[in-house]
Amino acid sequence: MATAGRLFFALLPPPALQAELGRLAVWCQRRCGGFAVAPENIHLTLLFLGELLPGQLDAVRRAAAGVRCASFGMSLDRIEYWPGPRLLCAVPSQPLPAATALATALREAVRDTVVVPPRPFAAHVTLLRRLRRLGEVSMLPLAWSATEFCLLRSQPVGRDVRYSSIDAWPCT
Ligand code: 3AM
Repeated sequence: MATAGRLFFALLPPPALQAELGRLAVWCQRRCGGFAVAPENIHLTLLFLGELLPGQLDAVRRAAAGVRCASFGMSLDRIEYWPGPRLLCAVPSQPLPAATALATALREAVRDTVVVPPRPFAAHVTLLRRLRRLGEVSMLPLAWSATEFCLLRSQPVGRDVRYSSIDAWPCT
């Protein structure tokens, strides 16, 4: 049966911030090796859904349309190493209750439609995957005002992956 693809909810930075984070990823790659996330793929995952069927996608869209959230700001100001998956991420040092609440609301909204992996929400923007060494890296704070959340599809492109937004809802 045809699937609707591998899907997840995320925040997408505005283009200028996405480009800035993309440059930061390349700078980190020079120091740590590994694979820099392409600027157009830079995102903050709210909730990973996995592979969905077309009927599930329709239900997920309806559920997302009923989720209310207010726009919120954040500052990405710290680079963190996640040893398990060997990721380097830009993270906020301050807690992000609004993003956590949004991730929780989305999980709750889709729970009758999708069996969502149990991984808890942790605000992070992946910059590097499979890094080879832990070089000296740091960042200046980058301000981000989140005004919408998106449903992204992850598609393999050769040995790489491309994320595309298939729907979005405003944080009003
Ligand atoms: O780049 P990040 O970490 O923000 O980690 C995966 C990636 O987010 C996450 O979904 C995003 C798109 O692939 N992801 C993949 N598999 C996952 C799983 N089984 C997952 N998150 C939770 N559980």
